[in-house]
Amino acid sequence: MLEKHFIDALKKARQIVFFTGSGISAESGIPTFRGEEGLWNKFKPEELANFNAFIKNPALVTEWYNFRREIVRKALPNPGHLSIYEFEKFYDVTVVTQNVDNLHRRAGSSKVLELHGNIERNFCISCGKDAVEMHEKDKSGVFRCECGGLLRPGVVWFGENLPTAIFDAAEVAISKSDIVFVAGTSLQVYPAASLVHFAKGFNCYIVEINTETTPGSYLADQKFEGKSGVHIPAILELVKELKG
Ligand code: BJW
Ligand code: ZN
Repeated sequence: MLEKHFIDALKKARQIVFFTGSGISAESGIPTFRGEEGLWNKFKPEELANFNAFIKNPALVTEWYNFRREIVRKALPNPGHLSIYEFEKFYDVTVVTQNVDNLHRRAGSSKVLELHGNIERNFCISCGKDAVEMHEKDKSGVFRCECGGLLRPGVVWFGENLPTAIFDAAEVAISKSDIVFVAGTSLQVYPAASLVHFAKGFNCYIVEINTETTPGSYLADQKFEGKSGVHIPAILELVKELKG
């Protein structure tokens, strides 16, 4: 049900944040991490998404990321991503995303803060140098830097700190925002999930869009149950009526 306070919040708001997770890219054909169709029903995160796993079996982890890179490259932004870009006609919008898939940028969003890195990036674990494209694997199936060091994906694994400047920028954007839309995230991974509590602390109006209930649903002032690719375009239409 549409709450009157939601309409009022849309009318009054100037700065907004979209805080997104893998569910927003599900309708682009990119599997989510958890849930029935989740990636990690087939691959265990503790075996693949941490540094020790990479050192133990770099070829396996490299193969897993290459497989996912291919999916991401073939995927297109869906109506959820595209509508978020269109919100920029009406508000100062910051996208804070846990996704590593580039789809917000490809949809046109101008301010995108990637909390968990970007799957297109790679860097050397020895000298730290960036390698955007990885061309050649060595005989053991791993990619190497000119210095001989192993190249790893530029994503944030379990046990690793999130990029401080980006996390800080996300907090600044949220602290200034009137509405925070929380879309397609299970809110199970910290510290990203803590941003919803942070938003509540700053009295932001919270809108959750998810196919399921999450541990953060109780914080939402307005909840939309269902697909982000359906609800976000519908909210945009409402904004057009209210502000157009
Ligand atoms: C739809 C939909 C549709 C579907 N429309 N909705 C307590 C406090 C603080 C930290 C911890 C803690 N306990 C443990 C920790 C540590 C750990 C953590 O959080 N673990 C939890 C699992 C318990 N966190 C960390 O390790 C982080 N670092 C850290 O804490 O540093 C400090 C430290 C340093 C040294 C030692 C120890 C700590 C780092 C976390 C990095 C997460 N990385 C990953 C992988 C990225 C690389 C890759 O892509 O491979 O990031 S994990 C994975 O989960 C990925 C995602 O960004 C992240 C969040 O998942 P997301 O996006 O929410 O997806 P799902 O699948 O979970 O949910 C999808 C949702 O969409 C569902 O709700 C669906 O219903 C919904 N949906 N279709 C709308 N069409
Ligand atoms: Zn190097």
